[in-house]
Amino acid sequence: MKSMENRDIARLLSETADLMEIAGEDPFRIRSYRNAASSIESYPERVLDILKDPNRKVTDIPGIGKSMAANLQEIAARGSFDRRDQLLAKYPPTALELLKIQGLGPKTISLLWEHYRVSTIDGLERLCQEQKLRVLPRLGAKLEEKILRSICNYRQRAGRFLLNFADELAADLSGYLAEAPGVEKVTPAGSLRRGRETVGDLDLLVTGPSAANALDRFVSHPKVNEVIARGPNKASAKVGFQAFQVDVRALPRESYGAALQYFTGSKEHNIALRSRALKMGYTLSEYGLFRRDDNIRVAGETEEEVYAKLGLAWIPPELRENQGEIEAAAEGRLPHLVEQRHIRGDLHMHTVETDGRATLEEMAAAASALGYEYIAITDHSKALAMANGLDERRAVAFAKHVKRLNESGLGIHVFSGIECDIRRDGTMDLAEDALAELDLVIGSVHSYMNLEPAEMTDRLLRALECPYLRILGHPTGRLLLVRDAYPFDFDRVAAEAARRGVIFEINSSPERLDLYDALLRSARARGVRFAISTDAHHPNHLRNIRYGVTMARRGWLEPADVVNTLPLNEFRKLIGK
Ligand code: DGT
Ligand code: CA
Ligand code: CA
Ligand code: ZN
Repeated sequence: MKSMENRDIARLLSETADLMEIAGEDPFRIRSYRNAASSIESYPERVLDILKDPNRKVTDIPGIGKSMAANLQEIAARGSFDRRDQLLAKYPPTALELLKIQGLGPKTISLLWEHYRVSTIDGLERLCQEQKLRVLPRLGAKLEEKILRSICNYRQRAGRFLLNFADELAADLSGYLAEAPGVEKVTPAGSLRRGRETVGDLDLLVTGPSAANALDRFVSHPKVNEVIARGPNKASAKVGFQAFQVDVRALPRESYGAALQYFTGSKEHNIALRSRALKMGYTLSEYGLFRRDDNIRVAGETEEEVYAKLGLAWIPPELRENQGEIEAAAEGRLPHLVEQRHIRGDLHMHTVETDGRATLEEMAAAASALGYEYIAITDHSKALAMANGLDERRAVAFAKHVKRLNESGLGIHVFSGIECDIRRDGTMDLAEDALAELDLVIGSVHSYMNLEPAEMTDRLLRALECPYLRILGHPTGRLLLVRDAYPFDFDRVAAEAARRGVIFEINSSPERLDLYDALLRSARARGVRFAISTDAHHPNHLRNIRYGVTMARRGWLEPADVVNTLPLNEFRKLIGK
């Protein structure tokens, strides 16, 4: 078991939690598996090394109790543990994939297994087509339709990866390829460079006097499992146990800019750009911009000169979706997009008071190290009982505690906040007199996400009526590759938020990235302002802010649209604290 990294151990534990859910076990026990998994995943040391060292105790890792430690010892010895083996004897591992089908909960999965011994997506699809769900208790024709739709969605997103996963791999590989002799530059292109929230495959471009050396180095990377194609200027391979496809292209310097432009895309942006080139008497390809009459190359070494020859300002990659950016570049009215360096504080994070992994002081120190002027600590409210959410009494005590901390001087200003649950009827989980004591109230939906759109709209409109609500947290509730946004009348809620001065969050957590491009533009057009926050549950998560900034850029936002670009004093004025 020497190859077991923390990530692999975490995966065993969270799969077990999924299986326990199908088996209908105690939610608190399931939670303890999930907590252990996330704690191990972000633990800075190799857990396997600690397990093998007789002088160390794994119970020193937060979230690891005695019984979890016993599981870990078993994992270290034989790669699995009793509880998991028992569950796998009962349900086949393919049942885990069914959990990814939206609208299909663990109870239904277990019911379908009991009645039909079905545990695969294809099998489930057949059951729905043959209308065999409606004969079971509590299941109906509506659910069959819903599941068929969800299976369709699932197949579309299968094979896509989260932005941070692609981004970290790209950074890894870029450094590795740049070490090949004769390689000068490695640049990620494609959807990653445009900052799309999910990435299908990774496109890396390489140039230098012997750029092709990077291809040899690439195919011998330890994580490369299967080489799909290998030519003189291109190599494609599947990387890691996730079989993520990476395309590497070696390019001569004189066409590097044209290739970067072409392989950054989007396809729609390229098509529009090519037709502009044709109208101007040029042809545009990945080899360069050529005059049509004599085929002379007029641009190709840099992207800037390609755009310039087409009468355009250089267009930031995040905007290249053919959503009006070419017209804006032609007319000199591209937005001055927000950048990470403009961010002066992070307004959504959790601590050990609820489901975070670090103390307030540790979060504050990490935020200081990023150069921030302020943060808001926003733990959960009591409706999230499993996260030990704050009730009114704890919330008020917390506000007082923060006031004292600020007086004694932490080196960074801390706002006392809360991420207060928005209940099913749109009222807040905590009483208004308690909310009034806090500096910053975020309202978030964490339950009843299957309401009809009209009911969800009313719920959110009602939430906006709370006079203490400042920010609407992760406004659509989507979980990338897992759960779609809940449907509601977004434009109506945005207009009302603008009228009441309620800020919309851009949640930077790579699993959410909520809000995003189209909705940001629409909300901005209605006068909404935004907060880019991380929803950090660990100091390391504070660095995810850059993904939120990427979303903001894809939404054409400028610093003035984002409230946490304000200096501390102006931000205080804005929230009246
Ligand atoms: P992905 O990988 O699905 O997340 O999305 P992309 O945008 O990275 O797409 P990919 O990897 O298939 O191709 C990379 C870029 O190459 C794409 O953004 C634009 C360019 N490209 C690919 N196929 C075509 C095409 O048929 N026509 C044009 N104009 N450009 C293309
Ligand atoms: Ca791609
Ligand atoms: Ca590609
Ligand atoms: Zn939340």
